[in-house]
Amino acid sequence: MAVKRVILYEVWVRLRRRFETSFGATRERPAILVRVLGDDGEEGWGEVVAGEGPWYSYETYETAIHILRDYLIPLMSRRRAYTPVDFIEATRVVRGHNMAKAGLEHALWDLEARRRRIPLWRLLGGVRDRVESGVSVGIQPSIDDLIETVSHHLDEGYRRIKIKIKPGWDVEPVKAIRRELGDIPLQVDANAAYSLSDIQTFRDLDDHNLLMIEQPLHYEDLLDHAELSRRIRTPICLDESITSPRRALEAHKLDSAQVINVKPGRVGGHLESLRIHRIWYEEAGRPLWIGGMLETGIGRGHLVALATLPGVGYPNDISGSSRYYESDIVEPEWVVENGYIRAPERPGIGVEPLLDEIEMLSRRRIVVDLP
Ligand code: OSB
Ligand code: MG
Repeated sequence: MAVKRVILYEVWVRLRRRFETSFGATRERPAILVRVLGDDGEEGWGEVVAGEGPWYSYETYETAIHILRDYLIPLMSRRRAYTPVDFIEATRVVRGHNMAKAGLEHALWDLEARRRRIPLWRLLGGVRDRVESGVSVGIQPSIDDLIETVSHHLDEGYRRIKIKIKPGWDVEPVKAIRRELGDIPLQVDANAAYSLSDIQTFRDLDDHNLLMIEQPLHYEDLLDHAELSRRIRTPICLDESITSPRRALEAHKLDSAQVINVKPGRVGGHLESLRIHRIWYEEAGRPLWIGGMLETGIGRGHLVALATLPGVGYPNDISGSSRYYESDIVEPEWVVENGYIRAPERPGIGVEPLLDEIEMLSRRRIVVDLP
């Protein structure tokens, strides 16, 4: 199907609670929403997950707008039909900028699924109609705050807790959770804040039956992670380091990690996510799960769809709308029931973006008619 117009909305959304990681804290964040209009009146939606600054990766919401407006969208032509495969081919000349690519590619997938009147998760090859929901808990001001927050999320039914760690906030919070809350499903995420010289910290964490330690070392590293995983029992999970199918293959061959999370924004979209899924799960037989970037309900719809794939062997960083926002920008909102989010039977991502709300939250709106 042909696409005649792409609209980018720069919206700013306010999190219910401040979210702190080893690389910084966020309360209000930008989201670039990508809306593609087909020549048949159908439309599709995606979301760029790049942050306000280049902290998680080098991309920012501003670089994403630049790359989308000045390179990716102009590489598409209205005279051609765009399946997601065509899109990847057409934009291959742009190196990197995976989050910008994914925002547009996701919108094309949503459009394709809506045109076929099927849920996106079925189009992607999903095998389950509900996905396991975990929650990612930011660094807290105190151990008391941490215990209270984690208890609250357990009461809400979340199937596993992930806490963010950094030097000075690592072994103590884990010990406190084990002491106060027992053997709950627990993992930690360092967002690349350590090096191999911190081996003693990892040995201490190793005694607490964690499901995994996520991205402990440098954000591009594969070699030191392989070394670390030989020295401790707790599985290593890679996040930042896995930016492409090629990197996933290297991580498998080097034994850098036992698990990876797949964030479609980080790897350039659903097609690249499926390629990683083939390498990591189908060929290597290793488990994965779907990571999040505090997405609005639009981006979360794309995560839910991916999380229905086989091989998703751990709970995902996909929480209910109310964990992030006072009100989400989709209808219906995403809800967690008994620890699961239902994969919708409606076409596409299965939720409708609230256009009035989105227009109201937009600080910028860029309309590009395809050449
Ligand atoms: O490392 O997984 C991460 C949020 C922003 C940037 C990086 C990460 C995260 C999260 C949040 O952990 C997961 C979520 O969206 O619930
Ligand atoms: Mg992470």
